[in-house]
Amino acid sequence: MRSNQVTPVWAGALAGIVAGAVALGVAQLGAGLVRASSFPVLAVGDWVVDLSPAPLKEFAIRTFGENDKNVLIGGVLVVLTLIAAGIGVVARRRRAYGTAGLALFGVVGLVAVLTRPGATAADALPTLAGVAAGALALSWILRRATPSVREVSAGDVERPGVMWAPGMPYAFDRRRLLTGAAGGVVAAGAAAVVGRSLSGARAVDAARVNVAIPAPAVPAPPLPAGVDLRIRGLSPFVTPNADFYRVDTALIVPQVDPRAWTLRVHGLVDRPIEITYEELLRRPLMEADITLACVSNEVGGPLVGNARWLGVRMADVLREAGLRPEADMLLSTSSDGFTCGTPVDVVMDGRDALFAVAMNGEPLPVAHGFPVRQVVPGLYGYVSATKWVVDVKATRFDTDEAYWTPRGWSARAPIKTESRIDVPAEGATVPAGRTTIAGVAWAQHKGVDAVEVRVDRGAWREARLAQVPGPDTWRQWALDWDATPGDHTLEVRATDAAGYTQTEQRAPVMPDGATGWHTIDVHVT
Ligand SMILES: Nc1nc2c(c(=O)[nH]1)N[C@H]1C(S)=C(S)[C@@H](COP(=O)(O)O)O[C@H]1N2
Ligand SMILES: [Mo]
Repeated sequence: MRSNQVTPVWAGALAGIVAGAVALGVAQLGAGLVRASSFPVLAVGDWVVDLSPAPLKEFAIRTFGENDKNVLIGGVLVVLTLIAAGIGVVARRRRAYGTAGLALFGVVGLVAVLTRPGATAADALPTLAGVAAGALALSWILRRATPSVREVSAGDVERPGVMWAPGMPYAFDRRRLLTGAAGGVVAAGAAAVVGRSLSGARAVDAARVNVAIPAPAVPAPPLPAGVDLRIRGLSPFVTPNADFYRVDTALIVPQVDPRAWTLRVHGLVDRPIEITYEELLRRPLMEADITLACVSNEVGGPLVGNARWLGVRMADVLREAGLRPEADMLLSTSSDGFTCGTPVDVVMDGRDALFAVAMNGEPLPVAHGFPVRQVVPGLYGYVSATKWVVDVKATRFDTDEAYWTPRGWSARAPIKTESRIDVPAEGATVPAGRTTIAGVAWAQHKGVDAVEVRVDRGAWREARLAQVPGPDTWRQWALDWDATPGDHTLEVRATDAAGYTQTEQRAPVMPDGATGWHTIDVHVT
C-alpha cells in the first residue's frame, strides 16, 4: 500500500481521467469486437433517453434539434470525466479506493448494457475489460508518479517538480506522472479508433451499397407537372434523403445486416410467418408518394418530409399470415426494441401502408430504417413508421402498449391537418411591392382542398395550390401579396377534403399533435 501525502490533488485527478479514458477506449475496442451497442456509454445514454420524462425529451429535440443525441452523449462524458477525476483523487490515498470506484462505475455500465433489448452475456465483456484496464492504468500511473525514495537518484531529487519531504517513503515525480498520463491517452485513443472501425457500420454500409432493389410491380404514376411551384425558399415537393428529418430514440443508428434480417409476423394470426430480406424483395413491390410527419412537430416546425417509397403492402403479408378478426393493433418492433402500435383497420383499408425497402430511388438510408421500415399514410410516425422493423405482432390495444403510450402520448394518432409558411421566413425583411407568400399544407389520406392566408388579421385570401399525385402527400401553395412598408403578421390555414378547416385553437404537441395557425412576422421596407 503506497499511502502517501505527496501526490497533489490535480495529479490524482489527471491519473483518474486518463484511467477513465483507458477504460472507455478498451470498452470501445471490446464493443467493436462484440457489437456496437455493448459500448457502456451508449447503453447508459439509452437508459437516460428511456427514463427521461417526455417534456425533457421534447425540450432536447426543440433546443438541440438533430444534435440532441450528441449533446446527451457529451453530457454523459462530462459526468464520467468528473467521476473519474474523483476516483483518481481518492486513489492517491489508497489504491483500493480507486479500484472500488471503478468497479462501481462498471456495475452501472453492466446493468445498462445487460438491460438493453436483445442483450446477451457477451455484451458484458467490453465493460468488464474496460474496468479492468482502467484499474490497471490508474495504479500504473500513480505508482509511476511516486517512485520510492530508493529509486530516486540524488539528481532527480534536485530536479524541479520532484517534491518530497524527508521521512516520507515516496516522492512525487511530475515528469513521470505526465509521461505516464500521455502513454495512457495514446493507448486509450488507439483502442477507441480500432474499436470504432470494427463496429459494424462499415459492413452494413457495404451491404447496403450492394443491394439491388427490383423494379416496382406497381409503379407510382408519374408526378403531375405542376407538383412543384419551384419558388425559392419553398420546401421542394420531394424532400431529398439527405435533408429528410430524422427522429428516433437510437443513440447509434442500428446496423442491421440485410442477410441476417428477418421479419416475423405472429400473434393473432392463423399462420405465423418469417420472411427474409431476399423473400421480401421477391414479392410484388409497389411505389407510393407519402409525406411523413412527426407528432413532436410544432406548428410551423420542420419535422415533416415527403418521399417516394417502395415496398411490400403490409396488408398482403398480414392476409397471408391469416390475420384474425379480433386483432385491432399491429405491434411492430425494431431491432433496437422500439415499438409502434398501429390500428389494423388503417393498415387493411386499402391505403399504401408499406414495409418499405427504398426511399427516393435508393435502398433506405441506414438512419431511415435500412433494410426495412414501415410507412403508413395518415398516421404520425410514432404509431406507424417503425424503422429497422423486425417483428410484427397482431394484438389488441387492450392487451399491448407501444413505446410512447405509457410516456403520455396517445395510443392512436392520425395526422392533423396542418399548413406552414416557408417564404418569407419568420422575421424576414422583405422589399415593398409584389412578393410571394408560399408554403406547404398536409392532411394525409384526406388531401388538402384549400389554403388561405391573411395579413394583419384582415380577410382570408385563397392561395393557389400546386398539383398533387394523391391524398397522401403534402401540397405546395402560393399567394401574391402587395407588401406595404411596415411590420406585418401573416397567418395560414388549410381545409382538407373532409371539409375540416384548421382552427386558431392552439394545442401543444403532447399528447397527439399540435394545432393552431402558423403565424409569422415580417418587416417590409
Ligand atoms: N426504430 C424506430 N423507429 C421509429 C422511431 C424510433 O424511435 N425508433 N421513431 C418514429 C418517429 S417518432 C418518427 S416521426 C419517424 C421518423 O422517421 P424518419 O426518421 O425516417 O424521418 O420514425 C418512427 N420510427
Ligand atoms: Mo415522431
